[in-house]
Amino acid sequence: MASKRALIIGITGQDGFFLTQLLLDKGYCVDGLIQPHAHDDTQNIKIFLKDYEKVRFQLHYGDLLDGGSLTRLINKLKPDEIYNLGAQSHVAKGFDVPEYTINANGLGALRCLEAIRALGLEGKTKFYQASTSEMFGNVPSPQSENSPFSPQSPYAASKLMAHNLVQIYRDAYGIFAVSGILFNHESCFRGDDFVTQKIVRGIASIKRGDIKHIELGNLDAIRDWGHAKDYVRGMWQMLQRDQPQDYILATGKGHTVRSFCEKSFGFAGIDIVWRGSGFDEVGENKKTGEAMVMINPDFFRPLDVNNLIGDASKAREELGWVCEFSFEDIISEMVEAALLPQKDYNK
Ligand code: NAP
Ligand code: G4F
Repeated sequence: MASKRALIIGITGQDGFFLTQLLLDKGYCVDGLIQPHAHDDTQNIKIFLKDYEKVRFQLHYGDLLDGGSLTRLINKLKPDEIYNLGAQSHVAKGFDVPEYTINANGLGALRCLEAIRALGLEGKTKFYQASTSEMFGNVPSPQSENSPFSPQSPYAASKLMAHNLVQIYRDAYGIFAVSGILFNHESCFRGDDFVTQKIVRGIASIKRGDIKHIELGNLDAIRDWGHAKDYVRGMWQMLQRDQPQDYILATGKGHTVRSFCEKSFGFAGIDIVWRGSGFDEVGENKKTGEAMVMINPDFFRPLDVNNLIGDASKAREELGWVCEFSFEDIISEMVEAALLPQKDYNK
């Protein structure tokens, strides 16, 4: 039987790396869309170019802002599966570039769905959309597929737009299109300016003597942090079903940013105690009294989401999806990677 072909939009990101690895292991031919500013030996994914010598792995220029590039590429490849992981994915930056965020994340998904429809690929190409727990905003946790949406940022609004369009194109045109509503997931490939990577890389810089302390914003925010490797497996499982349906992926356990900090410092051998409150709160090295974590008001958002904890019962029951990584596994992997920057995690 011929290999299945998958197109990954957003292949240079964290999830793009793990999804590529998973699909290549399953025998797929994987095509990745990269933006014109990227190089074809770009970042984490260069390992696949070496190993697969462009036989089962190829990169193509395109952009979610450029409908023609998407349509031509989808027409050329006629993929069995498209994973739209491409996005301006940083919530705080979305407040600074809201128009771009809506264009790339909301209209970008529409352009993909329109391409499938215009090319008559409704019966051939399955479509995965990267939806997010941010769409729930501050509705009470645990959030499930039945919880209402209440976006609190341009990013969340852009993703809800895409989420709604997926449902509309599924119902109106019979496209096998699904949205995975994913809660936060991390790894040593997490982007630098998300809070988990910022914390663990900050700790590594403190240990090397490059900086004295880390500056953070809202320490009280609760997130449900899983591992990206578990979550990309769930994306694939959603596309293997007979009927398209949306699923939540989450661990069901919430932790504050403060607790992520404390545990990460702990893994690096530094015990933290918290003193003061509000903007004056400080995380001190218990042994030396030195300030390790300080609050910087610049890192607070105009609106934040305080309590995201997901209920993934439906994915567990219908997809057989399981989380193999614990919160502690994620922290130890990330701290270890940050402390050993020379280690090549592509191997
Ligand atoms: P990420 O590391 O930020 O990766 C985003 C990817 O999108 C990158 O490859 C980026 O390319 C690409 N991209 C950005 N703008 C684009 C455009 N205009 N056209 C084409 N590609 C573009 O994100 P991630 O953590 O892997 O997450 C994957 C997806 O899941 C995103 O859509 C994110 O919003 C969503 N999501 C993530 C989480 C999470 O916790 N990680 C949770 C829920 C949903 P460059 O490398 O060239 O910038
Ligand atoms: O790590 P974060 O930037 O992730 P956030 O905002 O939860 O978004 C991530 O998860 C979403 C799924 O829920 C994805 F859709 C999205 O694409 C992205 O992957 O921030 C987590 C929390 C926030 O409450 C933030 O206010 O940490 C708080 N925080 C405190 N200090 C900080 C900082 N966040 C960042 N990025 N930097 C800080 O200094």
